Amino acid sequence: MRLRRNCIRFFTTAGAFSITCRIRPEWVPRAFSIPVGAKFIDFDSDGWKDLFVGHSHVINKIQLTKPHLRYREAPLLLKNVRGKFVDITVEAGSALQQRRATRGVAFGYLNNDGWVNMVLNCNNEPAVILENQRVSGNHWLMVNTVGSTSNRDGIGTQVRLVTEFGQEQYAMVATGSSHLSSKDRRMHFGPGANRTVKLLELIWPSGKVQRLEKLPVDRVMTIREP
Ligand SMILES: [Ca+2]
Repeated sequence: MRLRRNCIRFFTTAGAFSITCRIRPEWVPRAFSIPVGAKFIDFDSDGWKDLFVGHSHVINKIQLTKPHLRYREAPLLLKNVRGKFVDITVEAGSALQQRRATRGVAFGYLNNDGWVNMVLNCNNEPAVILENQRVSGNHWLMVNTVGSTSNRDGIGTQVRLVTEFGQEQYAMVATGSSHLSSKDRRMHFGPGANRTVKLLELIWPSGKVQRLEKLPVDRVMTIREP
């Protein structure tokens, strides 16, 4: 991942892509540090996936030779505003202002309240839990898959959610997350102001297609492979 003047460029095994964002001046040192916990997450359940990025430099004495760089670095939290990412790290609270030697970020729902939390693994420092305190009145839905013909956890299941307003959201069951980290395999969706979900479609690894309609929100829903 690289920071540029007006975008973040990602490099994956499948190729490269960019997202548009507004750059704050304080981002500049981070352009030379190492992002070690990047994940698209919908932290406010509005249906638009936001981006959290943990940072630090790999050389703990880097400031001795390059004073403009820092070993410990604060993370970034970018809110997705209908396709454009805006830095809201400062507004998100003092816990995100602290610089750490982050080496991995795990994402999960530690208190099952539907709001994603983050656990930062830091080099030679205590781990840090960042609790997502409810930041909006939006609704949420978590999906817990249980496979039968497919694997027990339903890893690889592709899910499409359609809200009553017609917005579509996609997710895939996985446990892999970021560098040296795992994540909650339960999928999170942000239906926003919708009180019900119009359609939830699951394509299991076995090839079975399962469709559920008119689902309530604000709950963890366990779905078994038919
Ligand atoms: Ca969002």
